[in-house]
Amino acid sequence: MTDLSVTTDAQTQELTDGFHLVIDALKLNGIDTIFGLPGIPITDLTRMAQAAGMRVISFRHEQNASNAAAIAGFMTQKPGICLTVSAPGFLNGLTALANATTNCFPMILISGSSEREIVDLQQGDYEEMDQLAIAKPLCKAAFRVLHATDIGVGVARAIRAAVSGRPGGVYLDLPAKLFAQSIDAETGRKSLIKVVDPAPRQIPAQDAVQRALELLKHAKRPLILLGKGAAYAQADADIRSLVEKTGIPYLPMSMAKGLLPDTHAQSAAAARSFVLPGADVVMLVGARLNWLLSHGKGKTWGGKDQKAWGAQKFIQIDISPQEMDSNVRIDAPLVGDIGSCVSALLAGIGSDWAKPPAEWLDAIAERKNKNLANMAATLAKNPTPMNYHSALNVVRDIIKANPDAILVNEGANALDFTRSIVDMYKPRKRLDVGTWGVMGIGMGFSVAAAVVSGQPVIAIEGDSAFGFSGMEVETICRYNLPVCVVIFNNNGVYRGTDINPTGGPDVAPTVFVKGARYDKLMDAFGGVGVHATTPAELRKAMEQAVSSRKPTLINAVIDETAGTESGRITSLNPQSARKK
Ligand code: OXT
Ligand code: ADP
Ligand code: MG
Repeated sequence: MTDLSVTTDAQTQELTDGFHLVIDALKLNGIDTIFGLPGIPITDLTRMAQAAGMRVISFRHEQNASNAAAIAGFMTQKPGICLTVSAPGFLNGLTALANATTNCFPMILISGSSEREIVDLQQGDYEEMDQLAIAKPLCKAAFRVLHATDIGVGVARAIRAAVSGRPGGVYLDLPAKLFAQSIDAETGRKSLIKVVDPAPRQIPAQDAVQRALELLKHAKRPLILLGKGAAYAQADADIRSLVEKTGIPYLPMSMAKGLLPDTHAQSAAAARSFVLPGADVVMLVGARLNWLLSHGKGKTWGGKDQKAWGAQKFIQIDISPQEMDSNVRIDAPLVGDIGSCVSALLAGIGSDWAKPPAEWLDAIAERKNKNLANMAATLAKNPTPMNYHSALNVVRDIIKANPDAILVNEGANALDFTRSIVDMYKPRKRLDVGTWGVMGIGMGFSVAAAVVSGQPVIAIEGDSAFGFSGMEVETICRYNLPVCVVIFNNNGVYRGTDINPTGGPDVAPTVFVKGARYDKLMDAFGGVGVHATTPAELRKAMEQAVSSRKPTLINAVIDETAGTESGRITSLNPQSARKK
């Protein structure tokens, strides 16, 4: 590392530079971890950050580092940091930055960039690209710092943009020349900003609270919908209180599972298709009426056809005012941060709130119990080969016995079956494909979850899904992380059974090498690889992985005929009208 004490004739002047100011600015704001991948011009930055006591987690591909930063942001409410090289490294990190923004996860993608004057004249610099312009439409905010004295402001602006209001992804462009710029150390120190109150509370207006309470009070068939915004808000105790004091049934969106234990008597998860069209007043807490909720209309909500609105009235709690009326009318918008909104509602509810009519609660219970009984019967079966249900029956038990473990989940059938079969018991323990249904989050999320929480991580991965980030099992081994990857290996995307209709030598587009041994990939890096063909083998391997905390990969062989096209979202596939 460069010695920055420069002796001049007149005096000894202490200097600092761009490298050190970036690290000092991050540390000053409580950021202690960087996810990234070294190379020109940021290699020394990663070394110096580690020397300065930061945790620097190096990945094999920037997309996984960027996904790690995104989910670290979701878990901690502090922006996760991803550090990449210029053009290709930046682009590799960009998908996850855009995904973070879409999911409202706070993160900062910091990329080194090439010489501004050469880039702007398009003279063909090493890894030339106008990264700022490209990042802008894909994230919440984008900044570039040209002078070392502006690094403090740049980092402060990036932090504030990422976590205030609706959280999201921020891009910070740091040209190569900036890192080596030297300035007087005292001037540098004074230029740094410790951000005060980076995510200010947003208190809802009293009349908006009253409007929401009025609607809720007169509801005959109320429903609360908890989304990942509610999980992010870390207002767990108040949210539980609101649900329990009102006695209103609730439905958790995928990443809100566990906010209240999935086994809670008021959970209506097992009666989803009954409560959505049946409810007369729905209170959305940190959940958007996007495709995952059929845009708040259509048959899912009791509408006559796919475009028609149902008869529900909506209350929506969200920090973003623009979210209101995005798809259907919001009768009682409650704009503010979830913590403040829920505590204002609790204050208005008092102690004598009447529970919802028994007729509604009984009807839900009946439907729910029927579905739970059907599920229990299916889970009790032990078919050969193993299918999603018999494998997930094991995962369900392991999570029940280890409620602090974090479950990462991606795939199509591997995702959808896991979501409905595996109960979660604590908040922010289920991390998955989110708003875009994106494949490739698996290993990045797993690494970050283990690094941030220190808890065991169980990643349930479709074999296709795993392929997007599979090389990071080396990263998991290198940092000796307590991650147990379980690959539901059904030989392909959705199923392993498609055939090439031409009879030619290529296999069908959805089919992989049959009988692949993903466990051997783990062996290569010194982790534990297990091949499991029965629930008993799977159980033993998972139990050992969780208790030993050793990096483990279990190749769980799943019946290749068991899945359906796209899992639960088959209907989103366009159909060709042409007959063969
Ligand atoms: O009420 P009803 O009767 O309807 O029943 C519901 C619940 O009440 C009930 N339920 C329960 N019953 C009993 N007990 C309990 N505890 C319980 N809980 C619930 O169960 C049903 C279902 O409940 P659910 O799931 O809540 O309800 P529903 O109606 O399904 O909800 C609707 C949705 C939309 C909210 C839900 O389905 C959902 O969240 N879906 C998310 C879907 C998603 O995001 N999928 C991922 C994308 S698919 C596709 O895009 C894939 N690709 C393409 C690709 C992607 N994505 N990305 C990139 C970068 N490139 C390409 C690829 C390549 S998936 C994929 C790979 C697939 O292959 P893999 O090998 O990885 O995986 P396999 O499929 O396993 O082979
Ligand atoms: P899900 O996919 O679980 O339905 P979404 O990602 O669609 O959840 O919705 C999350 C919503 O939560 C976003 O509209 C976002 O603005 C909101 N949100 C995030 N954090 C907060 C917060 N602290 N307070 C209020 N709303 C929040
Ligand atoms: Mg598969």
